Order: sequence, then structure tokens, then C-alpha cells
Amino acid sequence: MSSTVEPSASTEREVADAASPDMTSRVPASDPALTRAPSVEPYTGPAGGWGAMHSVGRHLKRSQAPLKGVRALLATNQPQGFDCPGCAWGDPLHGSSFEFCENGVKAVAWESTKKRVTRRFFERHTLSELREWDDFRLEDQGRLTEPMRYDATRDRYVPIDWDAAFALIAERLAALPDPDRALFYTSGRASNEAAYLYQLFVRLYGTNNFPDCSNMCHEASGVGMKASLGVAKGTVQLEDFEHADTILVFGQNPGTNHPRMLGDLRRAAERGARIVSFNPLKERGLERFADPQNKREMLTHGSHRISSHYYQPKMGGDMAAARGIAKALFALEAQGRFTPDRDFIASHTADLEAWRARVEATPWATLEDQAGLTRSQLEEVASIVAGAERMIVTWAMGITQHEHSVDTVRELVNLLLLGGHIGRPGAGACPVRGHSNVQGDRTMGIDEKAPAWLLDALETRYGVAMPRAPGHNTVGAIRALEEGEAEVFIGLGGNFTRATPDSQRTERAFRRLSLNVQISTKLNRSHLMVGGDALILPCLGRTEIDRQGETGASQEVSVEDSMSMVHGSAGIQAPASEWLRSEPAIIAGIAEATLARVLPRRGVAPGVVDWAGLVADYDRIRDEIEAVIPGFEDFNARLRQARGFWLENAASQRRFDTPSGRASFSSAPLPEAVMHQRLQTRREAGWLTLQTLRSHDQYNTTVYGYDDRYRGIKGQRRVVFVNPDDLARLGLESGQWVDLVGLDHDGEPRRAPSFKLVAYDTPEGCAAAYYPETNALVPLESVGVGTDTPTSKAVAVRLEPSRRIA
Ligand SMILES: Nc1nc2c(c(=O)[nH]1)N[C@H]1C(S)=C(S)[C@@H](COP(=O)(O)OP(=O)(O)OC[C@H]3O[C@@H](n4cnc5c(=O)[nH]c(N)nc54)[C@H](O)[C@@H]3O)O[C@H]1N2
Ligand SMILES: Nc1nc2c(c(=O)[nH]1)N[C@H]1C(S)=C(S)[C@@H](COP(=O)(O)OP(=O)(O)OC[C@H]3O[C@@H](n4cnc5c(=O)[nH]c(N)nc54)[C@H](O)[C@@H]3O)O[C@H]1N2
Ligand SMILES: [Mo]
Repeated sequence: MSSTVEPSASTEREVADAASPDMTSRVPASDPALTRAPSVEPYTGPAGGWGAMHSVGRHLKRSQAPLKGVRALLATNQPQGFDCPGCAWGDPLHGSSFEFCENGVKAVAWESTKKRVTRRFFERHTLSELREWDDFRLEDQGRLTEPMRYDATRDRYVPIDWDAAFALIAERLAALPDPDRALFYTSGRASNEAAYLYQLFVRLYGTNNFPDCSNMCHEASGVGMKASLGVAKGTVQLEDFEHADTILVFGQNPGTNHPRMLGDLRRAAERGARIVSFNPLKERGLERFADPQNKREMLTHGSHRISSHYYQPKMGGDMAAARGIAKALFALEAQGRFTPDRDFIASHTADLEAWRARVEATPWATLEDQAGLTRSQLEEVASIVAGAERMIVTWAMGITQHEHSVDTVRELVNLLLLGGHIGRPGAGACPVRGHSNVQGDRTMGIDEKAPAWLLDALETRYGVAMPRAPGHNTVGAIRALEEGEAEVFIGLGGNFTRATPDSQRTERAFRRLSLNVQISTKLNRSHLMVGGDALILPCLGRTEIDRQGETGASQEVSVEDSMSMVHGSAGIQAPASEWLRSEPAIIAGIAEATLARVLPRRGVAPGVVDWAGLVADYDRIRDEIEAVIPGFEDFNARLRQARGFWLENAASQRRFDTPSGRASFSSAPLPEAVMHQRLQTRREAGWLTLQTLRSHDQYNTTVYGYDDRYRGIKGQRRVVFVNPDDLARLGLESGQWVDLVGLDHDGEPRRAPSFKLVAYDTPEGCAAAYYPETNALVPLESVGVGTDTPTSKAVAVRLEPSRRIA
């Protein structure tokens, strides 16, 4: 389904409409945007460097656990430590060297804070009051400490003990007329062990309803690569970055979101590799990086260039850009200045000619217009690609959160295939994942479209019939709630109502739940969206020691990074509270109580899985994984090797698990018009394409602070970056407050009020503002073809001068 642009009549409205019943349509009372203006001053330093060092100091201090925090940090991504909850970039290659990462420190400091949310906190605050708090203030209260149940008569959470909580869930799940009326969300921080138990429980219960964060994230990478290469994962390992001579970086801001990637990019740049970035914004981390571990550089205030070439396409223009590069490559081939890898193409690929015909038939004017880049720019890239012997293409949300993301991913893969850059050292496809174990969670079977082999393997192992019908993905889950087809929600981490699109509708739908269960470390807005019953089940985080079994032996979990390396993670800090339980233990508790009611009705003995036994020793969970999921032979032994182990990836061995047994060139047509083109005729009415992205001080819906250092913003998040010519054309000025008004829903315009205009170097017609505040503007119906991923990087909006004065 795609969105149609239906601009609403410009309605004059009160901005902070206090009477509005929907909190998302106004600014939460605790948001600093209501009381002060941000400071906006261009940042001239490099990424990393002293700015990063100072920021680390501030964040450790604020977490009130500086020493503990530093100690925890030193153990991050070390053989005996825990996996950094920050991102899914691969661990340092050379074992023990500690890699400094500002945002890794923030993630760890945020989790190991001294602050606590106790029963006294909930005694003091009603949910109506807490709904006035912004995302920062909610999570800033600290770690959750004990299980709580919502008491509607007092509009408060009150304590409940673990067994009573499990019994309540079991009773409700067992009472549902159909298991498909329950939704089981997963955020990508869950370990392999937790994810495996979760999918096993949910399938034994009887549904494939596994909406997950991946549905909003890299879904298109998986779908696109599966079609082209037969695997849904990247084909490179970290070592490949040491050998590449050309790296194309599409739609990604590693300086903020994958800071450890900058180290690898920098080493490549130092070796003379060409790094070519495609990004509508000039992201500082892609321009220059100062390594905080390089003493000389720090003392001299030096830095190193990252990108050798930088192009600013319009949002959604990357498929056209890649096609333009291909068109220029075919022209170079005709002149004898480029040689495709003919051996590779002949022995391993199919359908090149169809793609070539498609590319050659596409006029330059069409490509230039959609890409927002000129023919000569694309020819320049082609000449670099033509000379590449070992090329890597990396990408993230700038590619995957569009309507035509699958086709774009496949077009990028086409470029790799043409040069034979798959399955040889220093080359390959590298979708850079988000959450630290989102890739592992899929490997473990968190998948609403479960493959038949998985269901077969589970049936063989446990002797119980598995549900075969596909379940709801994230957008499907919201629709099911809206339509009254689902009523129980269990969230294994994450912050569903803030991460998902169309906030007002989603919140309204959520408040129809008969039971909302959130397994969490910190308080967030999803806990406040209650209708019937609700439970907060507080869990251990990655950084904490997890003791299980009669001996209290400390347990290790495992995760899989973007390069398919599986390695161990063991916490080192004392738990934030004595009542916390681990995610595997919580899932086992829910499973045991629920299946005891449900399975006997189907004539199955509830003892088919010994939940308590599995949780007493996670090695036993890994034995189950080894028995069911391919690639985990000798799991326990291999997990204890220094860097863990690499999950075999057929495409990287030039074996393609596609119907033809060959890698397939895709020849999908270009979209007729991407959002910036569709809005072209509405420019005079003020419409722009908005991308919703991350600031430097956030982790998805977790807001660490109000600064976005590299973009020059201090003290606030409600800013919108707009091209200066757009501002002039619209008669607006930098510094002015505007409302962002989106497409209509049921005759009402979607709206996010009070954003400060910032004139910014972004292509004409292409604006940017932070998520999650802007999720109120993303229509639930606007999703990627073949993925259902919300089009978070192509949102139609109009700027409306706001009535506020500041
Ligand atoms: N510190 C920190 N680390 C994180 C996260 C975090 O929030 N904070 N989140 C984690 C998660 S879950 C994820 S998925 C990743 C996200 O990592 P990113 O994908 O880097 O995240 P975004 O902030 O969404 O940035 C999107 C980038 O793509 C660019 N862009 C937008 N639209 C287009 C387009 O159409 N074409 C091109 N070429 N570029 C475009 C934007 O300008 C921006 O630089 O990071 C992970 N790591
Ligand atoms: N508009 C717009 N929307 C987007 C995006 C975008 O770019 N633009 N990006 C999308 C993407 S890429 C993603 S991945 C999603 C993210 O969606 P989610 O994964 O759902 O969101 P997070 O903000 O990562 O979740 C934060 C919460 O997780 C809980 N938590 C933290 N650590 C742990 C833990 O160890 N265990 C448990 N059980 N809970 C924990 C805390 O309570 C915290 O409040 O958002 C998507 N939404
Ligand atoms: Mo993500």
C-alpha cells in the first residue's frame, strides 16, 4: 500500500491545544521546547576527538555511577565482558584492544545508572500525570526495580509478585478464543537465548504473531538480499574492511549510530581506499574523524578525512543514483574502460541482460531528477567503481525506510554483482544493522513469516504441531489492534508505541488492549498506554551479572553482530535491584504458567519443555538452539573461543540459495515518482519531504539528552532542518517556530507542533527532524513494498507558522 498526497486545507489552530485529547498532538509539559529556545551554532570540529571525550565525562557523571560506569565500559566487547548494547557493528578484530566509543559509553552509562524507579515513585505519580512527561524524563527516572500491575481505580502501578504476574498472563492468554489475538513484540536487544525461548513459547502457545523492531528497520535488506543472493544477511566480515579499495556508504550516519565503524573506515582511508558517501546531509562522521585513542592526534587537534567523495542525493533517490552509476558503467564498458567480472557473471549469476536493457532504456533526465544528482556526478562515481578491485557497499535506514527499499537494495547488489564483488576478500554487501542483536533474533526464529524448515525442525524436536499461518508484523499488529482483532500485547523490550508510526492512532489502538505486558529495563511511554490490565516486568540488562540455578552460577548469553559473528556476553555489575529477573527467566515463567493451561487442552503434556531446567543453565538453552537452528554445531564450545564464531554464509562462499541457484540481477522498474517528485507540484502549497532521523544524543526512543553536537544543536530536540531556499520561497525564517502538518487521517491533518526552523545544508525540498517526536506524522498506510516498513525517510509535511512566541 502506498500513500497518496492529500494536502489538507491550511487550518488555523491553537498550537499547544490544551484541550486535545491526544497527547501526541501537543508537546509534553516537561519538554524543554516549551520553556527555552535551542542554541544553534555550526559545529566545526571533527567527529570523535575532544568533543566525544567531554561528552563521555558528562554522561558518566549524570548516570551518577562514574567509576562503576568506567569499569563496565572497559569490559565492553572484550572476550570476558558483555556485548555493547549500543550497536551491531563487529567487535574489534584485534582481540584485546579497547575501542573507544562515545555512544557506547552513553548506552552503558544509561543502563548502569544509580537512579531507581521504586514502588514509591509509582505511588507518587498517576499515569495521567506521567503522560505529560517527555521521553527523556520518563527514562531518566532510572532503572525499574520490581514487577508492577496497573490499578485502574487509582490510575497507578502497584506492586505485584512475580508468580501472580505470570498467573495473570497465563489466565488471560488461556482465555483468548484464538491465540492469534495475542501479539508478541521483540526489540533487537534480546539475546539469542531469550529470543529462542520466546519464539518456542509463542509457537507452542499457537501463533506466529512476532512483530519486531526489524520490521521497522532492515526488513528491506533481508527481503532484497534474499531475492538477489539467497541469504538475508550481509556477506562481509570485519576483516574485509582491511582489504577493500572502494567503500560506498549509502544512507547511514555512522558517526552517531555506528561510531566504531569510523575506526574501520578511517583505517581504510589511511590505506588510500576510496570512500564514497551518499547522504542528503553532510554528516560530520562521514567527513572527518579524530580518534580519541590517538594521543598525537588529540594533542594536535588533528583529524583524518573519511570520505574521498561526498554526494547529496534527494531522499529516495538512491535507486536512481545506483542505476545512473550502472548506466555510466555500461558506457565505460563500451569504450573499453570498464570490464565487468565476466567469469563470475557467467558462472554465478542470472538475468544481467534484462537489467542492462532496463538501465540503458532509462533516460539520464529521469535518473537525474529522481536522484537529485547530476549525470556528471554519477559518471564520476562510475569511474571510481570501474577501477575498484575490491568494493564494499554499506547501507542503513536512508535506504531501507522507503516505499521502494527492496528494489533499491537490489540495485545496490546489482552494482556489486557486476564487478564480481561478492564472495571475495575485501568485497561484499554490508547492511549495517541497528540493535545489537537484531540479526541474531531473526536467526533464532523471531519471524512472523516463519520458514517451513524452522517449523519442521521445531516439530521434530518437540513433537508438537506448530502454527503454520503467517502472523502479524509491526504494522499489521497495529491494524489488528485498531480493528479489534488483537487484545493482548507482550513486549520483550523496546518501546512499541513510540517506535511505531502514526502515534495518535497507535496510542489509541493500544489503549484498547485488555492486557499490556512490558518486559523492560526503563520506564517509557508504552507503559502508560493502558486500557485494561497492564504489567511492567523489570529485567536485567546486558551489563549485569545473571545468576541462575541452585548454585547461583553466573550465566552468559550470546549475540550475533552485523558480520554474522556469534559471541558471548556476560554482565559484570551487580543487578540494579534484587527483584529483577533475566529475560530468559521471565519468558520461562510466563511459558510454564501459560502452557500448563493451554497444552493439555490440545492433548499435549505441558512438560514437553522443561522451562525451569533450561533457565537453570543457559548451556542447555544453547543445546536446544544447536538441535534446531543450522550453523550452531558445538555451540557451547565454540561460544567460548576468543572471538566466538562466524555463522556460515552461503553467498559469501559464492553459493546462492535462490530458485535458479544463481545470484539474480534485479531489473525492477524505477518508481514512477518518489516522494520529493510527488510533492513537486505542491511546492507552492508548502509541502516538503521529511526524513525522521536520530540525534547524537539518543538511542531510538531513548533520549539521553537534548544535544545533537555534530549538527550544531544544543538544548532541544524540536528542531526541523530545512534548505535555505525552501525557507525563502515559503517566506519563513531560520529561528521561527513552526508546526509540522502531515497528511490527513479521517479528515484530520496529522500534526506535530512547535519545531524551531534551522536553515541547513540539505537538498531542496528535503527536510529532516528527529524521531520519535515526528512519528505522529508518519501514516500507518505508507509502507515499503514487500516489507511493510514505515516510510520514515519519506514523510509528506507542510510547515505552518506556529502561534507560539519564544
Ligand atoms: N547512538 C545510537 N546508535 C544507534 C541507534 C541510535 O538511535 N543511537 N540506533 C540503532 C538502530 S536500531 C539503527 S537501525 C541504526 C540506525 O542508523 P542510521 O541509519 O545511521 O540512522 P538514522 O539516524 O535514521 O540515519 C539515517 C541516515 O540516512 C540519511 N538519509 C535519509 N534519507 C536518505 C535517503 O533517501 N538516501 C540517502 N542516501 N540517505 C538518506 C540521513 O541523512 C542519515 O544520515 O543505528 C543503531 N545505532
Ligand atoms: N520515525 C521513525 N521511526 C522509527 C525509526 C526511524 O528512523 N524513524 N527507526 C525504527 C527502527 S530502525 C527501530 S530498530 C525501532 C526501535 O524500536 P524499539 O526497539 O522498540 O525501541 P527502543 O527505543 O530501542 O526501546 C527502548 C526501550 O527498551 C527497553 N530496554 C532497553 N534495554 C533493554 C534490555 O536489555 N531488555 C529489555 N527487555 N528491555 C530493554 C527500555 O525500557 C527502553 O525504554 O524504531 C523504529 N522507528
Ligand atoms: Mo533499527
